Amino acid sequence: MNLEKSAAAFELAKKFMPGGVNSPVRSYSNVDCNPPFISHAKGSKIFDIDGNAYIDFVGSWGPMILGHANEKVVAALKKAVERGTSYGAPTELETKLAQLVQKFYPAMEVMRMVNSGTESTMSALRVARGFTRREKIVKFIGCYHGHSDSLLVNAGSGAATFGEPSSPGVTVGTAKDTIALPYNDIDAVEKIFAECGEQIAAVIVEPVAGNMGLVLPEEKFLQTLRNVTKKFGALLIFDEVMSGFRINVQKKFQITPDLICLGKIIGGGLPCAAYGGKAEIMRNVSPDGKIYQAGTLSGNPLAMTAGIETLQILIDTPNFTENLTAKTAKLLDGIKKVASVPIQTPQAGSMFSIFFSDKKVTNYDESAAANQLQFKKWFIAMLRQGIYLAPSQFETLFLSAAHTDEDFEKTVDAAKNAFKELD
Ligand code: KE4
Repeated sequence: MNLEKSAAAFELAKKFMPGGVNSPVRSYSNVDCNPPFISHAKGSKIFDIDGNAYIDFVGSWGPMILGHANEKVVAALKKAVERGTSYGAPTELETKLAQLVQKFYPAMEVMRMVNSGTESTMSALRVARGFTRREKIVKFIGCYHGHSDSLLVNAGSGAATFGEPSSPGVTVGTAKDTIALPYNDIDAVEKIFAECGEQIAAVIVEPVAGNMGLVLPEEKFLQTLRNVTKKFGALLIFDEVMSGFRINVQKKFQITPDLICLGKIIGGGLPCAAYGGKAEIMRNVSPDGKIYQAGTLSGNPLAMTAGIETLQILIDTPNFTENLTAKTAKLLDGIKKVASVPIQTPQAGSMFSIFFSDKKVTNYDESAAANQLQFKKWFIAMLRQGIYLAPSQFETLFLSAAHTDEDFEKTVDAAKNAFKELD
């Protein structure tokens, strides 16, 4: 596979941007090889500037559930762009998207559009702190909620309940209000609430965790979070930036959070995210209330247009989620059949990941204990055969409506060859 043009483009990009990228994971630093520079994408395929074609299971990290350059989305955007790209003023498009979101998430009685998942979770935390007048928050190790300071925090050392900054630039003062616990650890949750439940403003959780590879909630984990937050007057925030619109988490687990954060698919590939929940909580957000949050490009007409078209297709396509879930299971069955080493293949709707481990992965430590070397070799062997996967064991893969049986056959064949390279 020739990647010369990408290599040259990468060297030039490094002169202008940290690591030559605008988001770290794209640098392929986890897999010691250069990233392909992309020229375009269509359906389930993505194409680099060296002319290589790949079957894409990254899907821009989740947004491209319809596949790339969906005809209806593109046609709507072409019309919208002729009407201007940003007004900084209210439009009916925002209300239309909010109405469509509510069809999926009726618990979002009132919502606010923002431009990224980071903004969505950062704002939801501010609302929780403003509404409860409390300062501490609980997150889970291995969950990623964007890069706002309060959420770039690791577990405190030893018995310390307060967190430690996970990035330079995050102050100790900020980190001390974040408590980071192991995912799926019910005892740890109950213990911390018994210790300082009255000080906790919110628990934020990925109800289906996609940032340590795909890790599913164990029995009673989410229900415990709902019970303790209700008991101590804290809010429960579901970060569905990644899982949103792929799995109906509330229906699957029968749990309604107080606030929900959405991103990725809501904007159909354009910058858009949202947070929202109970009206009594959200009516405290400016200008209705005193909790401030704003954004120049929030509700941008192009992002609204792409989001509206995308969600409308999800609504109008019979059994969309069920069919995509079944297709995902079929692909994973194929990969499992050709695996020559122990692997775990967790799936949630059209989200999936592959751990090189002989044990089920239920938290970050178990994900980190998987065989990274085997992952790296397998990843490179798959890339060389035109299969575009996430360059990190700690990411999740996504299927789109554009993936075909032919894509699956090619992917399983490539996987069989890639497993041979591990022998
Ligand atoms: P953004 O700020 O990147 O739009 O969203 C942050 C975010 C929030 N919550 C969850 C559950 C997320 O998965 C994300 C972002 N996901 C990563 C993928 N692991 C985006 C890829 C990247 O950082 O480049």
